[in-house]
Amino acid sequence: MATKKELRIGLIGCGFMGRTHSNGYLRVKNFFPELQYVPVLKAVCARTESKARAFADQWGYESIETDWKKLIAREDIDAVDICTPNDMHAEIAIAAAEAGKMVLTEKPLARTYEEALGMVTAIEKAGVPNTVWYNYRRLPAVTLAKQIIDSGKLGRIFHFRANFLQDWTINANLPQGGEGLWRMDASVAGSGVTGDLLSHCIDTALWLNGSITNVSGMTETFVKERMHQLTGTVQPVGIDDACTFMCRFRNGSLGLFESTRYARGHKALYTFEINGEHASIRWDLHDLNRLEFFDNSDLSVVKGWRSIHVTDGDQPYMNKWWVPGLGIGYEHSFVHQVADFLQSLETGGSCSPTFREALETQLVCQAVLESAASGTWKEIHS
Ligand code: SOE
Repeated sequence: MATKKELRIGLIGCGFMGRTHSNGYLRVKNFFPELQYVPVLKAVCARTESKARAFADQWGYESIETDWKKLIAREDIDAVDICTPNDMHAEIAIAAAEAGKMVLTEKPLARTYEEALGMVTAIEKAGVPNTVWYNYRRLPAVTLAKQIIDSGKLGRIFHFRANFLQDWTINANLPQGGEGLWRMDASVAGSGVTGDLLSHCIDTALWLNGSITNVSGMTETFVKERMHQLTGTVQPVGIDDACTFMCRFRNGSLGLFESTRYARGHKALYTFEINGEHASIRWDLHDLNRLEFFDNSDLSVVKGWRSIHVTDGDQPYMNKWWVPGLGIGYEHSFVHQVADFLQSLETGGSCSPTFREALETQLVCQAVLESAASGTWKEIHS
C-alpha cells in the first residue's frame, strides 16, 4: 500500500458546521481510499475550554486550543478550517494564509465584498490551497445537473430560478446576537438571508449558468427590534429577513431568486429550476437524490418530466457509496468536498469554489443589498 500523506487539520469553531466538516474529515478515508492524503484531526479551537474539550472528545481531535492565534502558529497544523461566525472569517483567514497554512472557510466568504477581497488578496499572495464550503454543489444530483448543462443538452438557457425558504425567526420574541443566534446580528453576520441562504443559490447559479451582470433586489426586515442576547437591551434589527431579486445573466438568461426566514412550514426548502431551449432541469433539497429532467427531443408519446434517481455508479460520486438505488444525504456533500480538496492537493489543481471564485458570489450579494437599499438596478462588473 502506498504511504499516505497526512493533512493535519486545525478546526476553529465547534458549532453545526464544525460538526459537518469533522464528519467529512472522518468519513473520507473509508469511502475514497485511493486518495493519497488522509485528514488527521490535530486540534480544535473554541473560546470556552470545556466546549473545545467536549467537541474534541466527541469527534476525536487530538488536542484543543482556546486562542485561534495559537492554533495558527502551531507547526503541526497544515490546514486551518474556519467555522466561526462570519465576523471572524477575514481576520483568521488572512492570518492563516500569512502563516503559510491552507485555508478552508465556511460560507459566506465574509460579511462584505471588501472584507472578502482582502481575504482573496492574502490567500493569493501566500499561494496556499483554499476552498469555501458551498457544499450543495457536491450533492450528486446537483453535480449531474452541471454535467448535463455543460454537455449542451439544454441549448440556449432562458431562465434560472431558485429559492431557499426557512421559518425559524418568525417569533418576534426570539433574541438576536450571541450563542446560536449570531446569524440574527448584522454586525456579526454581515447580512441576513442574503449572505446566509441566497449565497448558496447564487453560488450554484454562477456555477451552472455563468456570471450575473445586473440585479434588482428588495429586502424586508419584518421584526424591526429584538432583544440582544449579549447586551440585554432591545436593539434595531439590521439583517434582511427576506430578500427577493431578479437578474440578468451574461448568457442572456433571466434569473429570479427568493429567500426568507418567514415562510411558515419551510425549514430548509432549497430548489432551483433551469429552462433551456431543448430541455429543463429542476432540483429540490428535500428530495436531494433526485433530478427532474425534461427533454424536448424525447418521442412525443413518452415525453414528460423524467425523474432521475441519482444513485447509480455512473453518476457523480455514487460509485463511492452503496449500491444503485440506495441514496445518500446532506452530510455526504461535505465528505465530497473534503475528497475534492484532498484530490486537488494531489493534482496541484484547485478545489472549487476557491476564495477567488466565491468572491463573485459575495459581489452579487452586495449588489443585491445595494440595489434593495437604493431601489435601483445594479450592474455587476466581475
Ligand atoms: C441557516 O439556518 C443554515 O444553517 C445556513 O447557515 C446553512 O448554510 C444552510 O445550508 C442551512 O441553513
